Amino acid sequence: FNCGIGPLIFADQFIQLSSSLASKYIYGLGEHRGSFLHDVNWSRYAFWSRDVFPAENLNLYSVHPFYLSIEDDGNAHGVFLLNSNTMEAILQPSPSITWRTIGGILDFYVFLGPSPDQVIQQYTEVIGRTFMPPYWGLGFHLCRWGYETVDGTRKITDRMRNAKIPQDVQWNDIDYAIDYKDFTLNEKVFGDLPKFIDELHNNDQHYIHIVDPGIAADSAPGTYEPFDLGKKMDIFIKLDGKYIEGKVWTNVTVFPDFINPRTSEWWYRMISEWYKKVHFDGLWIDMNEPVQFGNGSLIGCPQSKYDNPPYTPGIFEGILKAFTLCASADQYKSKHYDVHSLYGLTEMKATFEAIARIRLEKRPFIISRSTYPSSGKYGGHWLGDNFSKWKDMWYSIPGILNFNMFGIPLVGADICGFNNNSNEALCQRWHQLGAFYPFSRNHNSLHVVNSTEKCKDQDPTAFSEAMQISTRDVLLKRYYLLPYLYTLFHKSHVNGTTVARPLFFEFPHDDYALTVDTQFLWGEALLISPVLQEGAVTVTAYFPNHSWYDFDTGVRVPGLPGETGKNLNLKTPMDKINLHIRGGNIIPAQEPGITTKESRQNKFHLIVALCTKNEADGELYLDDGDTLDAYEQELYAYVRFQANATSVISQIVKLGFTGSDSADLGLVKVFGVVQQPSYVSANGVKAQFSYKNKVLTIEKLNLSLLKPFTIVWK
Ligand SMILES: *[C@@H]1O[C@H](CO)[C@@H](O)[C@H](O)[C@H]1NC(C)=O
Ligand SMILES: *[C@@H]1O[C@H](CO)[C@@H](O)[C@H](O)[C@H]1NC(C)=O
Ligand SMILES: *[C@@H]1O[C@H](CO)[C@@H](O)[C@H](O)[C@H]1NC(C)=O
Ligand SMILES: *[C@@H]1O[C@H](CO)[C@@H](O)[C@H](O)[C@H]1NC(C)=O
Ligand SMILES: *[C@@H]1O[C@H](CO)[C@@H](O)[C@H](O)[C@H]1NC(C)=O
Ligand SMILES: *[C@@H]1O[C@H](CO)[C@@H](O)[C@H](O)[C@H]1NC(C)=O
Ligand SMILES: *[C@@H]1O[C@H](CO)[C@@H](O)[C@H](O)[C@H]1NC(C)=O
Ligand SMILES: *[C@@H]1O[C@H](CO)[C@@H](O)[C@H](O)[C@H]1NC(C)=O
Ligand SMILES: *[C@@H]1O[C@H](CO)[C@@H](O)[C@H](O)[C@H]1NC(C)=O
Ligand SMILES: CC(=O)N[C@H]1CO[C@H](CO)[C@@H](O)[C@@H]1O
Repeated sequence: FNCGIGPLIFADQFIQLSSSLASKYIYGLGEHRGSFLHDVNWSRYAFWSRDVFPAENLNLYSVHPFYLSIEDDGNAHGVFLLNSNTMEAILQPSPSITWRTIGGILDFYVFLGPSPDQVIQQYTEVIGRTFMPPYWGLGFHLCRWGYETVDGTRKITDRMRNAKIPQDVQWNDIDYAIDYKDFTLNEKVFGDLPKFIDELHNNDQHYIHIVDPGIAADSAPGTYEPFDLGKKMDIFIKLDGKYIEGKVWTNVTVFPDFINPRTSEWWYRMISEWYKKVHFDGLWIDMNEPVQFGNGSLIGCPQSKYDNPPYTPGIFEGILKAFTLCASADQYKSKHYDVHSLYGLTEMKATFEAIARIRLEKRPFIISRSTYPSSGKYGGHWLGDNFSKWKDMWYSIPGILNFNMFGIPLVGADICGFNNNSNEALCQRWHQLGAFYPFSRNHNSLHVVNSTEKCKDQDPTAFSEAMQISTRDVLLKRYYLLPYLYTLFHKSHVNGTTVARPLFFEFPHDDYALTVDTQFLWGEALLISPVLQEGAVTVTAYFPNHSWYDFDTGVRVPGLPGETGKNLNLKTPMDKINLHIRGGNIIPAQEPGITTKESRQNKFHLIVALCTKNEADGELYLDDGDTLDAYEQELYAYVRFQANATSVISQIVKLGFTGSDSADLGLVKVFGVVQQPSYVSANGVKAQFSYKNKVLTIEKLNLSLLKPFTIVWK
C-alpha cells in the first residue's frame, strides 16, 4: 500500500488518493456487474446506490468499497475504505488504484490475511459477522410479480406441492397492496391472504412479501396510519424544513429517515400492527437505494453545493439526483449527500430489530436490494432485476462470490431471470445453478420490459415433465446438502468465513484458479460446475491440483493430483449438474423431504472423501433452526468427524441441543477406499456394507450423531 505514486488531494468535496497495487489480481469493489477478476486497464468503478437494470460499468444497488488482492506469492490482503459519499475507484495498469470521494474522510482498513478467507474473516470482524439465517430460509423460495390474487398464488404453491418439488417459502410482490401502499391489503384480491398463510404454515412452509420504504402521502388525514403516525413522530426526510416529496409507486411519496432512532420505533409499530393481520415469516425490502422516479423530488432540487458538486464521480447519468432524492435533503444529523448509500443498510437494521421483537425469539429473515458494509449482520441480498438471459445467468456467479466477500453470504440471483420471458432450457439450467445459490429463489416480473405482454410463468411446474423431474432432483440435492450449508452459515456467523467461495480462495497459489468465475465452491469441499451456455451438454471445468471425486458416483477424477491442475471436459446432459467433493473432507447430509421441516425428520448421511494421505475431516452444526441467538445461548450441538484409511469417528464438541428432530445417522459413504473391506463395524456391532468403484457404503446404521461413534473396517 504505497501512496507515494501520486499526490494526495484533500479539498472540500474532493479527496483523491492513489496507491500501488500488489498485483493485477484484484476483486471486489461492488456492486458492479462483470467478470469476477477486475481488469486494471483503466477501469472505473463508481459507488452510489442506484436502481437500474444491471449492466456493465454502472453503479448498482449496493455500495461496497472493499477489494481483495492476491499478491505474487499467493498471499492475500484486503483494503476497505469506510466512506459513504459518492466515490469512484480507478484501476490502472501499473498496477495501481486511485480513489476519489466527494466527502467524508479517508478511513482505510487493511487486512493482512494471509489467506483470502482470513482476509474476509478480518474484514467481517470490523463490519460485523453474518446473521444466522433460519433453517427454512435455506430452502427453496418462489415468487413472482403478477400472481394477481391469493388464488393465483395458491394455485402455484399447490402445483409445486403436487409435483413434489421442494419449496419452503412462498412470496408475494407488490400485487397484494392497495395502489402499492405499504401495510395495506387489497381485500378484493388478497383478502384471503391471512388464511393462505395459515395454510402454508400448516404445510410447514413459510411466507414472505415485499415492503417498500416510500410512504404514500396523498391520502386524507386519518385514513392512512403509516403517514399519519410518521408525521406525528416527524420521521420523514426533509428539504428546507418540509418533507421532501417524490413519486414512487404512489404519486406523492415521502421517505422515512432510518438513521433517526424514532424511525425504528415507528417502523416497529407499523410492522407489528400489520403482523396482527398478516403472519409473514420474513420481509423483502426493495426500492431502498432509495428510489424516487425522477430527479430529486416532485419539484426537482435547489441549486446547492450538494446537488451540484464541483466534481461528480462517474455514476450513471452523471447527476446525484437521478432516480433518487436531492443530495441536499436533510437526514438525522447529516445531508442525504453523505448518507444516501446507507439507506438500505439503515432500513435493514430497523427491519431486523422490528422482526426480532415481533416474531419473539425467532430469527429475522430479510432480503434487501440495497446494501452497504455491515448489511450481512441483518440479512441477505438478491442480485436485482436481471434479464432472463444466458449471460445474466453467468454473471450471477461473480455476483454471489462478490457478496460473500462483502460479508453477505446469503445471496442469489433471480432463478430463470427476472425481466422478460425465460424458456425451458434456460430455466432448467438456471435451477441447476440456483439450487446452489446460498439464497435460492425463482422470481419473475409482471410484464415484458416496455410491453403490456404479461411474463409467462417460470416456476418449475410451468414446464415439461422432464424439466420438472430435473428441477425436483437438483432441489432435492440442495435439501440433501442443507446440513453442510447450514454448518457453513454457522461458520460465517461465528468467524466470518465465506459460504460460497471462488476456487482461488482454496488454491491461491494456482494462477489459473485466479481467473475462474464459471465455477465455485461451497466451503472448502464442494465444487459446483454448472452449464452456462445455451445448448451445451459438456462443461469445461477446472480442477486444481488435488484429489476430487464425482459427488454422485464417488469416482475419483483421473490424473489428479498430478503435475498441475487440469481443465476437463465433463459430460453434462440436460438433467445433470457437475458436483465434486474435494479429497480430505467429510460432508454431512440428510435424506431430503419437500420442506426443510420434513427433511429434518430424516436420517443423516456422511460423505467422506479421503485425500491422498487417506485422511478427511468435517463438522456438523445443529440447532432447532429458528431460535434467535441459539449459538450465543449455547443451544446447539457441534460434532467433528475424522476419517482415515480404516475408520470414521466422531467427537462431540458441544452438546447444548438435543431437539425433537432426527439426529440419527443412517448411512456413511467413503470415497477412495483402495481395498475391498471384508468386515465393517459400528460401535463394535457388525454393520451392513457394499463396495464398488472404491466407494464403501455402510448402510442401515443405527447411530446417533449426538453420541460419539466409531466405524471401523478391515
Ligand atoms: C487497454 O485499453 C486500451 C484502450 O481500450 C487498449 O488499447 C489497450 O490495448 C489495453 N491494454 C491492455 C493491456 O489490455
Ligand atoms: C396519480 O397521478 C395520475 C396522473 O396525474 C392520476 O391519473 C392518478 O389518478 C393519480 N393516482 C392517484 C392514486 O391519485
Ligand atoms: C433529470 O435531469 C436530467 C439532466 O438535467 C435530464 O436529462 C432528465 O431528463 C431528467 N429526468 C427526469 C425524469 O426528469
Ligand atoms: C425484452 O423483451 C422485449 C419484447 O420482446 C424485447 O423488445 C427486448 O429487447 C427484450 N429485452 C432484452 C434485454 O432482451
Ligand atoms: C424501454 O424503453 C425506453 C424508452 O423507449 C428505453 O429507453 C429503454 O432502453 C427500454 N428498455 C429496455 C430494457 O428495452
Ligand atoms: C472459529 O475460528 C477459531 C479460530 O481459528 C476456531 O478455533 C474455531 O473452530 C472456529 N469456529 C468455527 C465454528 O468454525
Ligand atoms: C500437485 O500435487 C502433487 C501431489 O500433492 C505434488 O506432488 C505436486 O508438486 C503438485 N504440483 C504443484 C504444481 O504444486
Ligand atoms: C485410524 O484411526 C483410528 C481411530 O482414531 C486409529 O485407531 C487407527 O490407528 C488409524 N489408522 C491409521 C492407518 O492411521
Ligand atoms: C437402535 O439403537 C437404539 C439404541 O441405541 C436401540 O434401542 C434400537 O433398538 C436400535 N434399533 C435397531 C433397529 O437396531
Ligand atoms: C444473474 C445476473 O445477471 N446477476 C447479476 C444481476 O445484476 C447484479 C447487479 O449487477 C450482478 O451483481 C449480478 O451478477
